[in-house]
Order: sequence, then C-alpha cells, then structure tokens
Amino acid sequence: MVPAAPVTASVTARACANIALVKYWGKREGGLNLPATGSLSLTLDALTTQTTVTFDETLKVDELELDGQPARPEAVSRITGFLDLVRSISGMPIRARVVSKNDFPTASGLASSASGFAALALAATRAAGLVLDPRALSILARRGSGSAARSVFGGFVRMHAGVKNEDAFAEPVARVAPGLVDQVRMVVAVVGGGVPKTYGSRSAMEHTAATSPMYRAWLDLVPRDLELVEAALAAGDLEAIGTLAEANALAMHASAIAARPAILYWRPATLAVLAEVRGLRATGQAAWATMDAGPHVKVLTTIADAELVSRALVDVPGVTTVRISGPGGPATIVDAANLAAPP
Ligand code: 2P0
Repeated sequence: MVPAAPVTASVTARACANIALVKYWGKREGGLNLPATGSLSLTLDALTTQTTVTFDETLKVDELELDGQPARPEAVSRITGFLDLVRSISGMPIRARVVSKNDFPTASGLASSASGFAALALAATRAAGLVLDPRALSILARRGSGSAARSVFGGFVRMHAGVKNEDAFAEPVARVAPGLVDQVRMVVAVVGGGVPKTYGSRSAMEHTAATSPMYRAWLDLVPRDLELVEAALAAGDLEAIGTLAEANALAMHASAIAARPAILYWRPATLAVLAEVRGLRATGQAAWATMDAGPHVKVLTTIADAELVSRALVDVPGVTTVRISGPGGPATIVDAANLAAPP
C-alpha cells in the first residue's frame, strides 16, 4: 500500500487518565489484550498525557522520549509493538519518534498507561493518515493497555469485555443522571512521592489470575458490581456509586493480596488514608476511596466537599501531594502538521 501520509507527518494528542469505579483485573486467554470482565471508569481532567508522534523516514528504529528522558528498552519495545499495529492497519511503513509527557508521576499506579496509550493511539493513527471512529480507536488503544480503551472517552465510561477483538471496546455510560458528572470530584492522594511501583499491573494481574484462590470470586463479582453501578449512575445515587466503588477496589486488592506470593501495593499511609476516609464519612462528608495498582488513594467526593476532603488528606502522614480532579473529556488532537488528507 502507498504511504497515506507525508514522511514527516507529526501529530500531538492529549488524553486524560481514568479511575475505574469497577476495576479491570485479569485478561482472557487468546492474546489481543482482551479483558476477563467489563469495567467502568471516570475520566480525570487533572491527570493528562500529551504525546507527539512524528513519522520520519530517516529513522531506523522507533524512538521514545518519556518525560524528557530517553525511555528504557522495554518501554520502547512496547511502543514499537503498538506502532507496528498502526503500521499494519495504515500500510504506512515508516518508523516514528514518540515524545510523551505526563503531568503526574509515570508508572506509579496513577494510570499513566491509560492516558499514554489513548494519546498514542490517537496521535499515531492521525499521523499515519488514518481517522478512526471513537470505537475503533478504543479497540486499538486496548491493544496497548486495557485501561486505555476507556481514556478515549470523557466522563463516565463503560468498557465491554466482549467476546472478540471487535466488541471489546469502551463507550460513554448510556444513562447518567443529569448533572451528576458535573457534581463529582476525585481527590487524588499520592502516597510515597509517586515512585515507580513494585509490580507492573500487567504481570501482577496475570500472577493473580494464575495463583490467587480469590480470583474466581473476583470474576463472579464484577458483572454484579457493573450492573449495580450502572443503575446507581442512572439514578444519580452518589452514595451507592461510592459504596460500590470502594468495595470493588478492596475486592480487587483482596484477590491480589491472596496471590502466592502476594501482590501487595499498600503502604502504611494507604491504610491511614482509608481510615481518614471512613472518618470523613462518619462526620457526614461525601468520601469513598478507591485504589489502583499502587499505594495511592483516590477519593470520590462532591464539588461541595472536595476542598475539605483534600485538606484532611494532606495532613495524613505519608501523603506527599493531594490534587483535586474534575471529570475529564475525551482524547483530543492538540496539534497536527504535514498531514495528508484522510483517504
Ligand atoms: C483499572 N488497572 O481498571 C485497573 C485497576 C489497575 C487497577 O487497568 O495489561 O495497565 O496494559 O491491559 O490497563 C491497569 O492495567 O493493564 C488497570 P494492561 P493496565 O484501571
């Protein structure tokens, strides 16, 4: 196939991270990065990745710069694997330079792979001369990272497990009570300075699936939690959403903690934040905790209570920074140069 774009096509895209209220933790057999279950998330405007992809025919190999530094070989080969997919669907054989910047700590359990692969999928396809619809973009982003399929969209997002590649995509939650998305906030409490996490989520979920006696129970739980959270979103019942999200996060961690040997992401400050969140609830604040594959705690709250929750979490020993995030929008193009018109 003839290259669809000029040899120096360059596109910059931005995507937000997301926090799952019903988590993805485990894959199905058969490759293609298919999730074992669906999941449901809120996109976060305070955690973003901006990625520039430049296809350049003078390059012999793909290059990756991450937060101002040349990336490690493992990270480059993961990006090359993803760009090979883009090259195969676009027919554009050229190597690329990828420059990516996060406005939050990378690979520390703050969802950098979600925003990273969503931004990369959008920038790389456009730079290769392809315009994918959001569903096709979500399917492609999933091949980079399961949670990235959700970061293609803004607001509350539902990922479908599907039965094959083409139906394992994310899309905005169909029924959300009017005004709910504008009312919610997520307070992100970073524990331990955002240093890289001990176990990458990809290998940790594989290890959990292979060895945890709790994994089967986790797989049984997720469809029920999805149904309940979807009903609560439609009803605008934030208390139900928060209660389910906190319970689902604890169940995910329970399955990981029960793996042999254990996958344990928490630090003392993680538990101290969980205790503080329970204390805030006891005094009438809207506050429900969730944690991803890292020690940090994200607290679902309201626009009215976010400042108070944030101030309470800053004072917890071991919490290094706290930021308040509103709901984020979909992945977007920030800049494009030398693009061919789409075929
Ligand atoms: C989630 N996490 O639903 C869950 C909760 C972390 C804990 O999705 O192997 O980096 O690249 O598909 O997307 C992290 O897993 O895994 C994740 P891969 P990913 O947000």
